[in-house]
Amino acid sequence: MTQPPTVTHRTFCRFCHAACPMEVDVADNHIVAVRGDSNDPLFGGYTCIKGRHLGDQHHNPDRLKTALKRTADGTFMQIPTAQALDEIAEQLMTLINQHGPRSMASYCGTATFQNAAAQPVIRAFHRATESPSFYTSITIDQPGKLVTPLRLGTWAAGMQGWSTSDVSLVVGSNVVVSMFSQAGGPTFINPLAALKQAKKRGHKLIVIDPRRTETAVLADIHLQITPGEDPALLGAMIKVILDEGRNDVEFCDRWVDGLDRLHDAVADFDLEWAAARAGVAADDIVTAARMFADGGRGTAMCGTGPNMAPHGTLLEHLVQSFNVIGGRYAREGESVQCPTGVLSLGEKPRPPKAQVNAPRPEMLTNGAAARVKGLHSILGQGPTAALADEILLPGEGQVRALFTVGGNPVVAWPDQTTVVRALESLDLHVVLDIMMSATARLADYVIPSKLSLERPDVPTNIDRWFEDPYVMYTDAVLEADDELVDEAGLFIELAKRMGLTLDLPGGAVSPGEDLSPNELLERSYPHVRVPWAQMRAQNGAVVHEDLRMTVLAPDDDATSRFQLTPDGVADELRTIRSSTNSYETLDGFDPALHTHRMASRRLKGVLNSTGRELEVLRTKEKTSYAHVHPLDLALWNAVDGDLLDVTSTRGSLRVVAKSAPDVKQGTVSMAHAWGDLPGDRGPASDPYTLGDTTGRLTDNGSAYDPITGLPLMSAIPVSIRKAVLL
Ligand SMILES: Nc1nc2c(c(=O)[nH]1)N[C@H]1C(S)=C(S)[C@@H](COP(=O)(O)OP(=O)(O)OC[C@H]3O[C@@H](n4cnc5c(=O)[nH]c(N)nc54)[C@H](O)[C@@H]3O)O[C@H]1N2
Ligand SMILES: Nc1nc2c(c(=O)[nH]1)N[C@H]1C(S)=C(S)[C@@H](COP(=O)(O)OP(=O)(O)OC[C@H]3O[C@@H](n4cnc5c(=O)[nH]c(N)nc54)[C@H](O)[C@@H]3O)O[C@H]1N2
Ligand code: SF4
Ligand SMILES: [Mo]
Repeated sequence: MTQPPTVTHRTFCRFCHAACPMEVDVADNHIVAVRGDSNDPLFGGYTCIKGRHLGDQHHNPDRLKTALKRTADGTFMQIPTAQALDEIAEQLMTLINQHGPRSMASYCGTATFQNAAAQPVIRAFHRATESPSFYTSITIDQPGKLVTPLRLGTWAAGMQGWSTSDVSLVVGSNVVVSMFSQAGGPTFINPLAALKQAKKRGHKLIVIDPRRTETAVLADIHLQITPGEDPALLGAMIKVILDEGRNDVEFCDRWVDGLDRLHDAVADFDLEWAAARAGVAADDIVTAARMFADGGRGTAMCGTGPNMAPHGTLLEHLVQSFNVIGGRYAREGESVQCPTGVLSLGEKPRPPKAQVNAPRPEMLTNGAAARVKGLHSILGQGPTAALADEILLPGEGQVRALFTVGGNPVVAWPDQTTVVRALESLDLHVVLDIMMSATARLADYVIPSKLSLERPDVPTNIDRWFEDPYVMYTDAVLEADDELVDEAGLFIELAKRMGLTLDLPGGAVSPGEDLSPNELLERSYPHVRVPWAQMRAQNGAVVHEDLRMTVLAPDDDATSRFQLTPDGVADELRTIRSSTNSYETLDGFDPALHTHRMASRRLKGVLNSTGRELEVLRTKEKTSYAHVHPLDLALWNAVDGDLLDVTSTRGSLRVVAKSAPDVKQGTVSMAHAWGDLPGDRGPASDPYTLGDTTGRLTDNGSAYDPITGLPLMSAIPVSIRKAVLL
């Protein structure tokens, strides 16, 4: 027998947002080898363990291959995907007729961010149905990143780039594992290599994290903070910088309002108080503040940890305030990659100017009003943390149908107990997934999804972060089974059946029109700075030197200024200064009982809940451990491997202890999106393989952020004891 020929494709990994370029060998529509593309000018061949197992992910025998429909007795039957879509379209039209468009919601989870056409198409579907109920995982991630630019303003030419930076302040982000840079501007691609390389040129790194993370070990100063106490620490650092006049005075005079008010608001954030509250040394606060302020070029960034802790929105604002008072932006005459990236998502690229884009605080309240908690959609996105309430609250506008697209609410949304109740009460729940996830098992229809290598794509997430005008396009590498649809295709097919025209940014798609995936990409992104035909012809990564831009002088009449102290910021800082802890609005909090704080973290071998279905990755991340300091373990007479009960004001988890000297005493460090359906709805509970869902510790109903609705998802007060096994 002759062997099928092996063809090597240049593509990029979409297991996570980082989009590492790869070479994939395919024989007979089967991936036989995967390796990093060592010729790539930016990534230099970097891959992680997840990417190297793309083949296992695509060819996983447990992958969903057919559509499933829930039957009257609660079991699932296989049906053709086309039939499932017919039935769903029919039910949706009836529901919208009866209850109005608001009753149909969709939730775009992490996987939709790894498919360039997904969100433009799903948003167009919402416009066509006139449903404002559009949600994504961003609003349960770091919604402060939506709010802060609107309150603070932005710099039209973008932030200072990484490659010329002398100093970085990283607050609650473990970039070496997460590959995430949240600076909001051009940044490093392979964080571990980039940070090691930068150290050689004298770059200084300041990390604020309760764990001595893979990133913190590279830091010049690591402030090992008590989770949840960042406002005190950051406020005190800002006070040091402003008291000592270490801000960029010229920049602030020209472009910044509210500097004095911010200075006043932190006037009593004295070092001893902040140090006691944050659990760090007062001297280190001063050293860190001076190191960042005097460090030269470089930015401050804030990750998920503090964004999910008390006062998360304020924290994001404070961290960006370091950039504003230091003027850490690209200035006139500097050469930059276009601030909107090569793909220029949704925007026409413009030559960047050295001036402020005005704050737009009205955008925080002029979006669709939620029916709960006085919240609003921001930039077209509803607050996902309030979606369970929107489903459960009867009355006009109640959400009755939900599309869960590439997400896993049961294990990822806050307040699992409420979430499960809400999902079970839906009239129609459609889940598009590659797996029978915990959420899929509650659905009415489960639609099998294509995976990344089965469709053409461009990396939209990371596009603006490249310091070089770099773009890569990949064609589909594998042919997909006929029954599979992708995140965009699902809504194109429904629109066809419902007679809806979708108005994509690059032109409408009428119900009778059959677009190829490439045509769909073109219509989703009409402003790309490299023509689509050229990207397709190049099929791989290219740096387009000719696309670099020079920052222009500001307009003569440029009057917009950053607003450092928008409404609410000074009051929130005063509340923090006059309180004894960050949990006064958390129902049921008892400092004597809830002695520890659960801090969220990420694991190398999985992406949220994706990856642990693969045997190869399970051997790396066996379960979701409760990582605690050995001295804490001794407190509970426990040793490595014992079971612990971790209990918040809202719920309790039984998890395996892991002795972790890198974790600050008083903290339990845990990954989210483990576990399964709770109680008897799930498979037999097994903390040793399934772990448990930290979302069950979260209380949606109290201590939530008044602008974003985000409850505490990190720095959650807990009591811990060794489990009593009966
Ligand atoms: N390997 C891997 N990579 C991922 C993911 C994954 O699951 N696995 N998930 C992806 C996703 S969805 C996202 S949003 C990004 C997130 O990217 P990051 O924000 O970098 O996520 P983490 O690595 O969890 O880093 C958060 C850090 O915050 C710290 N922390 C927790 N609470 C507090 C607090 O109160 N204060 C302070 N100062 N620190 C705190 C934690 O100890 C942890 O080190 O990562 C993405 N990348
Ligand atoms: N307590 C706590 N809670 C958290 C966090 C935390 O740090 N602490 N982090 C939050 C953050 S940052 C985020 S982003 C959310 C994540 O929230 P979600 O995005 O809802 O959760 P994921 O686990 O990423 O869900 C991914 C789902 O998509 C499926 N999938 C994988 N690949 C594909 C694909 O190509 N196509 C399709 N259609 N499906 C696919 C997977 O099987 C899985 O079911 O969780 C949040 N929840
Ligand atoms: S999963 Fe790993 S290899 Fe794939 S894009 Fe992310 S960091 Fe790169
Ligand atoms: Mo996220």
